[in-house]
Amino acid sequence: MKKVLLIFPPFTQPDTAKKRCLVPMGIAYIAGYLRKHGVDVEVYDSVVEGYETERYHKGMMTFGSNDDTIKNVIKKSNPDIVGVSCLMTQQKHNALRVLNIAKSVNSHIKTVMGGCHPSVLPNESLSYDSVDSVAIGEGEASMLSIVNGKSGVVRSSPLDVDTIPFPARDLFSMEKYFKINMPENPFSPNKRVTQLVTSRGCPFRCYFCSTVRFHGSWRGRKAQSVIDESKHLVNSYGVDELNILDENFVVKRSRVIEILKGIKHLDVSVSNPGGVWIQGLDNELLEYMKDAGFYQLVFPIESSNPKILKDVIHKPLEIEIVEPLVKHCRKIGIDTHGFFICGFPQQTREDMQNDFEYAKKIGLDSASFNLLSPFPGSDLYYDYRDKIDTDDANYIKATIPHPTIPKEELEDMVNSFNVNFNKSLKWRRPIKYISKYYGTALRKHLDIKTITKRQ
Ligand code: B12
Repeated sequence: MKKVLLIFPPFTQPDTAKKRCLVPMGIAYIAGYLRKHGVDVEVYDSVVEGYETERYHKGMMTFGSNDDTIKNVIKKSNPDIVGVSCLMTQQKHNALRVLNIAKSVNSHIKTVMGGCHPSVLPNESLSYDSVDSVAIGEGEASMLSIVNGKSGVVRSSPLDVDTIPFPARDLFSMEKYFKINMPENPFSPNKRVTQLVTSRGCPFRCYFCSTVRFHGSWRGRKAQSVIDESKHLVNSYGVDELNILDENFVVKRSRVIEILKGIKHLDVSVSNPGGVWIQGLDNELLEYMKDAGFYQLVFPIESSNPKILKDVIHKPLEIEIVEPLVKHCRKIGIDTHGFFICGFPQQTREDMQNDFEYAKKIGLDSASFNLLSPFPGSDLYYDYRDKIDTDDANYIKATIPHPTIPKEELEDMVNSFNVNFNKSLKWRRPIKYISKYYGTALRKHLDIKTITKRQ
């Protein structure tokens, strides 16, 4: 029988950003699926295992196990196949490094890369000597066919989401994630936070989003299956917060309400830090969310200008519904965080300034202002890939040229939006500010400089 080792590589990010440590759900799902089909599978998350190991290079920080440790893990496991996750473009060099190490341990090891980046650029990923196969899209079935002998670019039809086993969390050092306690929302007040995926994909096609070509249509798991998994997380791991990773949790209202009613009695907190589809919300749904344990809601507003939202971003959102929803959250005790994207060539300086003022006006507790980034897979990327270098695009750099605002000015402006908006909580809600920054620093034994780093 073939043996598979799945590795989540070390992680690189701007050294001004906060580190995170999440269970890598992609390889956790694949491991569960392979195991169900009788495959001998092991996993290694370099981020959790080497969380404190940091190296710095040109304004970027990489954290996670070093090369020697990864080499020893591969040697000890002695696998036939090594699969590595490459969730995003910025992680490509880390994924390749792990596969190079695998080949250096034993050149007969078959290597596989999967995740968002190789899915949208399969031929580029396959062009590296250390990569034997690339799995496009969701990787469960493709990985099984690679185990059964396929190679090269492998694609499978999306599976029925209710037939995929729960992620194999038992193969990961769950206690280490709880101990590090840096989930996607680093300000989470809870101690045992874990990730949960209740649906895959999104029915919309926002201009900047890189997963529009990834999952096909939106597919939600049955509410009962989500409730059963949530119960299992509470009973087996003592989880006190469910961190929903869905790209669009609220697509089907009846399913969401059934899930919320079903997890309410578990008495856990709930968050969806990637953001929910705002147009899918209403006051009643917010109340169900509050009742089920939501303590914060992320509003991906992107722009407060309806023309930019409609004609440039193609986001189905009527801006006038946002403010009353944010106010209702405040009334019922859910904190609000907003996402904005700055730097569309069609946006004026005034438009971006207006977004900053708008965030204050509607009373968001916190916000992230990100620079427009051409991530592979997005329509934006295809419009620009022949014109600019998209390789090192990241959300704090102005990669897309703006017709009237110089790059540095744009970067400085957006940086000041982040700093000033989040600092302004001090005057807007002083108690909230103290508990958010100083409370988190105390609870997590972090210095205040670390906790005030960028989101
Ligand atoms: C969790 C997450 C993070 C975590 C990552 C840490 C971790 N350990 O997971 C954190 C919070 C750090 C993060 C940060 C960012 N993220 Co993020 N993140 C996600 C998120 C919400 C969930 C990923 C996930 O677990 N999905 C669920 C699992 C089941 O799906 P999956 O990981 O895709 O895995 C499947 C397939 O990809 C494939 N697969 C995956 N690995 C492997 C391995 C093998 C061998 C095979 C065969 C297949 C395979 O099979 C899996 C099962 O079907 C996704 C959006 C999403 N919902 O997918 C964005 C996403 C991955 N992030 C994205 C982005 C842009 C970012 C940020 C740049 C933006 C930001 N401002 O936050 C930063 C990047 C920081 C940096 N320096 O690189 C983009 C990636 C775009 C791109 N092409 O590069 C995504 C797709 C969101 C989006 N729609 O645009 N993120």
